[in-house]
Amino acid sequence: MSTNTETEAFYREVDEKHLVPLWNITQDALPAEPRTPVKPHLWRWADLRRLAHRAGDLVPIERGGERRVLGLVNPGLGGKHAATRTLWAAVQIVKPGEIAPCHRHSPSAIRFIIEGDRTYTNLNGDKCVMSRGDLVLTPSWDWHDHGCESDEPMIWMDGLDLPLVGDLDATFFEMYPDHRFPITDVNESERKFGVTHLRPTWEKPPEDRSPLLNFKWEPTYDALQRIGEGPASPHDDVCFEYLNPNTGGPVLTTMSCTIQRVRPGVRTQAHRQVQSSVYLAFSGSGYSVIDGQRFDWEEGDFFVVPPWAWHEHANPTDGEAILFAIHDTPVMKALGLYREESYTEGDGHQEIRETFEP
Ligand code: GTQ
Ligand code: FE2
Repeated sequence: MSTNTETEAFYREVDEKHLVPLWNITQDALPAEPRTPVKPHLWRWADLRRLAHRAGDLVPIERGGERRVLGLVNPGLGGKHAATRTLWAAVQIVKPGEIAPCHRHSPSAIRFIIEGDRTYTNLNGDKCVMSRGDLVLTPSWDWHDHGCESDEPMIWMDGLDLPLVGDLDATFFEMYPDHRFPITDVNESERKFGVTHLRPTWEKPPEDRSPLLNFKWEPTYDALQRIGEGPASPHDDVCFEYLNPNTGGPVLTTMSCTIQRVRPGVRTQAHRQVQSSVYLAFSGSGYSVIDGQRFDWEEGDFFVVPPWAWHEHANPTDGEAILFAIHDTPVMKALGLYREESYTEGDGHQEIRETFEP
């Protein structure tokens, strides 16, 4: 028996016995730095909005699997139903008079309201009334139904950790026995915990999650404006993270949220982070350069920044440009995996090699 045949037999047996020789896969198992199949990508609001309304015309909420939601599918993930490996992002539409029935699940969610008013998410009986620009949390395992009491549909961005929790085989889901959870109060979390430097002394806030569930637009917008012309982040300009007022940490255990104003004429310097993000261009227009590719965005567009991708944001207009984003950063930080790096070549801006065409 030649050595060659012996070696071949060895590899065959290793494979048959469900084993793998690390020396053949070291490049894959241990790349020098994160290598991701996740692609930067942009979804146009004109398409998202039109198709959401089309779904509203064609698909009743019961047949839409209880939620009329169109999820972003990252073109780099081979058809996996996810915007990044960890994040699900989507548009959801609820029409006048509809109630998306009550359920709960171990994945956590956020809603960021794009269009509409007089629509609510009922969280364990607290009817959180939503308007444009509000950030509403649905922490893990909270009962929730959504209802539209307006004469116009509401459309919002959903952000969930579905792909992460799914890959961890940690997904639980349960329907509530009734269509909706009995409403016990209106805007309760907001009235008790909405002024975040004041805590009600007569009650113990929940320890396992943010006591505040609706982060209203008005104070958020005000904070963005207050900075005026003052210095801010070289990478993100005026950028705030939403906080759990109890812990000062991220709003959810798996996801953080930011709101950012790129002031007129600003082009930020590039950086990269061990995290993935989905952005919503909430208002105004501008562009982001992601790994050398220019993504022009307008109001309502969604785009993905993959892990460890160089990215910078610009507002070449003389108007307002506001970006909302969700990130999986809390996961990376909890596991001790978070890193970030600034782009130090030249003036800190990437060379634009191509422009994205959707
Ligand atoms: O609104 O409850 O986009 O359960 C995905 C799963 C929305 C929701 C999504 C959900 C919901
Ligand atoms: Fe849900």
